[in-house]
Amino acid sequence: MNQTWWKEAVIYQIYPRSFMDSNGDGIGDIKGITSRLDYLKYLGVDVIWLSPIYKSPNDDNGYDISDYQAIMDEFGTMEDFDEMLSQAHKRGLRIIMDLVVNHTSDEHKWFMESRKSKDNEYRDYYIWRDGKDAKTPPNNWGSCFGGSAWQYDETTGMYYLHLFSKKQPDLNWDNPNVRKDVFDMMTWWCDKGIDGFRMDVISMISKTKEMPDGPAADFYGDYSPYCVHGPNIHKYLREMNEKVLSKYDIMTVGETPGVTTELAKQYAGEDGRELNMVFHFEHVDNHGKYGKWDDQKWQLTKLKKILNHWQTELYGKAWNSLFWDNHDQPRAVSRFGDDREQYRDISAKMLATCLHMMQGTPYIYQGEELGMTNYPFQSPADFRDIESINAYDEWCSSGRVSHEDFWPCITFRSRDNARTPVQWDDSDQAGFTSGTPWIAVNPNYKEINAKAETKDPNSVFHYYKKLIALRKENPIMVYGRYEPMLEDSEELFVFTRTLDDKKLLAVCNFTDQDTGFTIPEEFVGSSCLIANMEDDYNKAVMTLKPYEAFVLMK
Ligand code: TEU
Ligand code: CA
Repeated sequence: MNQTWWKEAVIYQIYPRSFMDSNGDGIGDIKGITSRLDYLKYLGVDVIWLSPIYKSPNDDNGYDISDYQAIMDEFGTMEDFDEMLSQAHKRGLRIIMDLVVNHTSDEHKWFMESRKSKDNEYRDYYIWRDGKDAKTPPNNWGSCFGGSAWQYDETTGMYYLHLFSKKQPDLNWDNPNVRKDVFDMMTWWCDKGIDGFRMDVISMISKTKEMPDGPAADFYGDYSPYCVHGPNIHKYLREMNEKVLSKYDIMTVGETPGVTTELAKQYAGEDGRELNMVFHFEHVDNHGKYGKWDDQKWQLTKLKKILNHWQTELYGKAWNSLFWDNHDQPRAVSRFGDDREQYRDISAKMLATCLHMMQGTPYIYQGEELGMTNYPFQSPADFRDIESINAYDEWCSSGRVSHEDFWPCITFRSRDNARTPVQWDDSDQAGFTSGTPWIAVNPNYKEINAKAETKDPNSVFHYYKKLIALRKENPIMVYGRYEPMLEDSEELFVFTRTLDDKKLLAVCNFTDQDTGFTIPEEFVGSSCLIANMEDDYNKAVMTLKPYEAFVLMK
């Protein structure tokens, strides 16, 4: 298996709006990021993935771009960006940008032109169709943010496609001019010295021409099967690779909703003809009675089946991205761990152990290294995210579901859980801003904050720092072959990694119960690489404490 820097790296995702505010307007910004680079260097991460910082009306917090080569007003200037990039590189930190090219903002000049007339030169930059009749959209596709995926436009009496908000019209990638303009823009950013791209819903850029009705999209986060992994997806990604990506020492990760291990071998194959790695969503897309709006936790055997499958299927063929959360997901410790006072710290460390001992590039979402938790939403007025606001309207305000039934589901899964400000210290607004934050700070910031944790050697922060350091010292964590164990256990997540004559055993108790475990003979008495509590590994038969995690290596 070829060895590369992006396989050995640990990546830290920054959601700039909520990371650090430098000018007191309550909104995170680029100068704020620059002021925290030393913190990230100290944590030990190698690459920073920046969620979008381009000019945007912020209908979807920057995932609706109106100018790909200008910086969002609230975030600062291009000079601020250049300074941040240079300061990051001085610290040996790489910066990858969020490439959002499945769609633009409806305020992008391309769309402003496209909607003017049917014969405008930019008309075919987007996907326009006649309705079935004046009142009926071309098909039954749903938008991920609710309602139809088609918006009627009076000027030319046609509908345009938007798989997300109506202010996010989908680009027509079948148009070679679109591909050329996108590739030119990517080249411009690469020539500025960035180190790669995370590619937003890149599996959606090729749609089937026919666009027939799909299974009626009744739930949020659903999209028609006709708009993922379309007929030209690999052709376009290979063109992108050939014309841009292959010319630079950069890394790429595709956000590929709907991807399977088979497709991942094409998107992120070792042949390097498309992308370096992809995010799959099988472990975070569990749906319940209201689609994604569900407050049920995974049955561990189901979660293990998914993650074991991705580990074993991709080995030697493609590269995994490893994550528990991001800006679209609830906080990891609240969803997969246990954010009750007595278990938050220990279960956050257990989750970190489990993820960082798997094969793939680990992603740390801002605040995950502190064990930040979901937010205690009190009312729909607390939401800022278009997805949550629309969902509450569509499910509750419409009377379809009672507030009592729906509230636990939407508050558990709302993307706003991950978008509350990073908790830097115990001062007012957790040191995020000297003003009023655009979204409320989690009231638990007095106990959970970077200032306290960087000083406490037993904090979640220092546990992540140790895991990251171990990855640099132990190639087995990067290149070792993964083998699952105890797949039927509903309590323990256990697996080994093997590289040359070394072998490690990772054991994680995902429950709040004492759980018996027998250390395999070959590991009894081996050295302990890391553990989230004191224990004796010299005796074969053990009783693991709630959320106990340890790694032995021989
Ligand atoms: O997310 C795409 C996507 O699939 C998410 O909408 C996800 O399915 C959903 O949020 C789960 O609840 C990307 C970005 O990460 C997201 O922030 C954007 O809203 C979206 O694309 C549109 O750009
Ligand atoms: Ca600001």
